[in-house]
Amino acid sequence: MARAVGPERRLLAVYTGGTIGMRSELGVLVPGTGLAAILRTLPMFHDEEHARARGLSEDTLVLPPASRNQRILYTVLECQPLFDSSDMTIAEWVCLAQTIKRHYEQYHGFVVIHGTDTMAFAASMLSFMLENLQKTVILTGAQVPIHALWSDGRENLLGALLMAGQYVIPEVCLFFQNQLFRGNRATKPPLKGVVMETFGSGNGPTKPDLLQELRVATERGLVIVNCTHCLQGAVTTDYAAGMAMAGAGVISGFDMTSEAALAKLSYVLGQPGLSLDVRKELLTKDLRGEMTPPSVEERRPSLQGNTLGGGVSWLLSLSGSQGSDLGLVDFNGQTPLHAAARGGHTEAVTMLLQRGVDVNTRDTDGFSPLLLAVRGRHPGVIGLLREAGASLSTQELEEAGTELCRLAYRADLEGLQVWWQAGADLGQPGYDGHSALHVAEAAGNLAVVAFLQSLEGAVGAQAPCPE
Ligand code: ASN
Repeated sequence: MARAVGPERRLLAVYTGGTIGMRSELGVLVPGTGLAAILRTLPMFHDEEHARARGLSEDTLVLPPASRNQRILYTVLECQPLFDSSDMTIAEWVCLAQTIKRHYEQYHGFVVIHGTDTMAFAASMLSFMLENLQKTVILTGAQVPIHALWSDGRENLLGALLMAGQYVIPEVCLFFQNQLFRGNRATKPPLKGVVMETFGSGNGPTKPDLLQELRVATERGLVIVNCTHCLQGAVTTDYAAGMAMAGAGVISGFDMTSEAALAKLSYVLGQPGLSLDVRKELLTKDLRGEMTPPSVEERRPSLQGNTLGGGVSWLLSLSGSQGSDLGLVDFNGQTPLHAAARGGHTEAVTMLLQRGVDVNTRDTDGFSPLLLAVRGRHPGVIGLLREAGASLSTQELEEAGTELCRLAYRADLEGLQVWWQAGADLGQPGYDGHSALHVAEAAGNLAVVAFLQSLEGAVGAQAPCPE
């Protein structure tokens, strides 16, 4: 950006609507006309004495001097009609771009006064539409009307006018709360919840980078609900692909429609004063008949997915020091240890192990907590279980071969490492007799080849069980 030179800089302020100029009508805020008249009364936006001395026309406002040798003059062009920006569409943004184009030669720069709800969309749109832009275009708005006793609009608008007047920034920008953003790099409040539509019984791609993104997002507090796009059936963890979703912290939407999930998510996120865990817990419950939880077992707080910490604590509170209820199983024959291992809850796993639960317990499919921790990629839990003497069963080890080949094909080192950590034989062949090493070599996945060869005695070795 370059400092603009010259004694007078002329700007066009295009007022499209938004809270900054709104008035209250029958208790609700509606776009208000006459922004220029309001600005004229505010000394920070207009130096009447200078305007008179200079003989400026009625529609021209002038800022008090910001620097010794330069004045910023501006004209407010009020759009007809004015919009709450939620009502703006591409048609209005095209119109806005045309307005700037029409006045392009007359002014040194442009300020667009816009509602904040869709300002980031408008700025992004304009950044593409205004080709070969050589002048500054800055969008701004407010959370509080400018005529209110306190309003962020005064700072925002003044800042935008000063930036556009004093600098040549040949881009579409957005000025808000003392910060200048590139227009297509700004966004309004961070995402809080997502409804995801997956295949079949809640399965999605198990690509490690995708799962990693999901895990990072859920750990950051983003609430993701998994709904199947199938018209019948529900989200389950029957498949590794579905289990991977749960392992990444995605909440099962069971048989909820995506429409209901979106509404429920908005409702639950909109409730004031609830912790993230409670919100997640609510999402797994049937609140209005919108979902069919799997069985009566769901009445037990959280043997499902992410809310296991609470569920395990609840069980612990019931069981006292005996650990007698900790062997309770859910509809899949899974114990609290399965659930805690699947969700990666190291504290809960530690508590359960301290209470002496069976570390090698199997569910109705013969799966152990260790296998679930491997599928959920929870090295912390795997370490705890191994230390407590957990091992994969012969069936689990044999079935691992195909999975290992798949991971090798995808160059998924992390996935292979957790199997190794759990004591799997990484030389176990897949369904067609090929081992992970063969597959990695054929696919040219050199890092995987190096890893598999680095294992002691090359492939065929198993991770030693901790003492
Ligand atoms: N609803 C308003 C709008 O986007 C919000 C605002 O400007 N703060 O027009």
